Amino acid sequence: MKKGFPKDFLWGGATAASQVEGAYNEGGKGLDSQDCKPQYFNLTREEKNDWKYKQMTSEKYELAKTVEGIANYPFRFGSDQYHRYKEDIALFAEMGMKIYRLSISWARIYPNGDDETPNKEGIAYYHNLFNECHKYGIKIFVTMLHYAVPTHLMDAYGGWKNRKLVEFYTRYAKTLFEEYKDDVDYWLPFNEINAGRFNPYNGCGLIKDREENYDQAVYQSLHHQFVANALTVKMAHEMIPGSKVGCMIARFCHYAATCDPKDQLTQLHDEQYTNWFYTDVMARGTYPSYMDRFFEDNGIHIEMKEGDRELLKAYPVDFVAFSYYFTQVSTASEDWEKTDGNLVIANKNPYLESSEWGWQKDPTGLRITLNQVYDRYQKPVFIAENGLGAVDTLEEDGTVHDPYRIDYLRSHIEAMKEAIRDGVDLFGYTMWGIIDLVSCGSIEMSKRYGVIYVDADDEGRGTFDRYKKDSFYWYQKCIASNGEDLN
Ligand code: BGP
Repeated sequence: MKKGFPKDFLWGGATAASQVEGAYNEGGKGLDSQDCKPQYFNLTREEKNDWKYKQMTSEKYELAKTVEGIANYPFRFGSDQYHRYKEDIALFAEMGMKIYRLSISWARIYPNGDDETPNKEGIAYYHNLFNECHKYGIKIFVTMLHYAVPTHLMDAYGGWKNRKLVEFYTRYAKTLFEEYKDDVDYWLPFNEINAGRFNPYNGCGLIKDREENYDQAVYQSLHHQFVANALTVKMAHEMIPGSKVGCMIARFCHYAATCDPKDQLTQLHDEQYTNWFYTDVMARGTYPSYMDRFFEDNGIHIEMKEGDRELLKAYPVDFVAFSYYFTQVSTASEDWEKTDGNLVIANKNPYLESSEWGWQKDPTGLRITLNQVYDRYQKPVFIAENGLGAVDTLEEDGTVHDPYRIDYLRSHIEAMKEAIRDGVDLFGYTMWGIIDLVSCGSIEMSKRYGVIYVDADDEGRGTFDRYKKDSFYWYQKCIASNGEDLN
């Protein structure tokens, strides 16, 4: 029986280009979907959390494209990593980080998405960043698309529902493999691919009011992403022998509210439709049969090209990754109390405490999830994101005391250790938002995840200087002891 973390366990941190880089219009970068998400500063937190502010509309999107500058568009300034990556990576090295999960911005490499040749400055930027990581022996985990779709691909082609995007995406993937084959240790074609369903703007570049048949567009887009994923696995294995390519979902662990069979059936469906569908296609290589009925019941018809099914079957991924933040309840009842979750509204669990943003904290759910994922696919598992979004205070003396984050991380890392003892082949953990960055769902700096504090406010004011939080020293100790010293 395994007792603890394997000795080469990959302790790390994760970020996404659109949330951390800033410099949205520098170095030849094109505009992307994240650059167009507005923030409404005069609202309360509760109002900001209201779905109508988070949902992208054509009106908001068209307006964003005419606005120059960062005002009201926090993704455009991020944490300024574009200019400060050396400082950030030195801090990661000081912490002892073994691996950095970051995303490459598609619009930095291909500003319009469909360009014939890549943008040299964008290519050079990531070469420099990777070299800096290698200087300290930090491995690289690249997310090839973390939500930010070049706006031109949405405007000229209608986003991922158009099969042309498979061609543009694989051209981009080929460029990344040619350029960075010696630099990158793990590849992830799509961040949280199930976002295509729970947030189609993020996942597929779809705007609801532009679609005649939204659900159809969603599942067609997802099919194109599955095809692009399989082609990317094929290309990686051919171009870079021995390369490792994974898939990832935002894992929504569901508990049935009661032992009423109706609740149990709802839980089964919630798990199938929000989680398993995606990993079944990419890790097993087949559309699961339970989706046939779902598509039929919902009037969805997926256009497939001859050979698509064979392609999916031939090129499953090498490992399965997921993000894990909270769990929720499945119930047949309509009037169950609600709370917020990662870009979704969740049913509340009376046994769990919630974060300031209503996300229900559940380390045991992580152990359950790890067991379920490993049992089902028998492939190595990676936790690509996990962490706590909270309001932090920078003290006069430059310290930040965040015991709540340490508690969250400790309990989740303990659960990981239990899962390893259960037999799960877990090989890495990249804590989300290792350095403060703009929150994806709330589009603000004040929801902070980092163990490194960034002195910037929601409107991009501040020095952007970096400060080590108490959790920085805690994680440093955790890494140095390979997960043994969690005090
Ligand atoms: C995941 C995304 C990240 C991210 C994280 C936390 O879904 O992959 O981009 O930000 O959730 O969410 P939030 O920033 O909304 O708190």
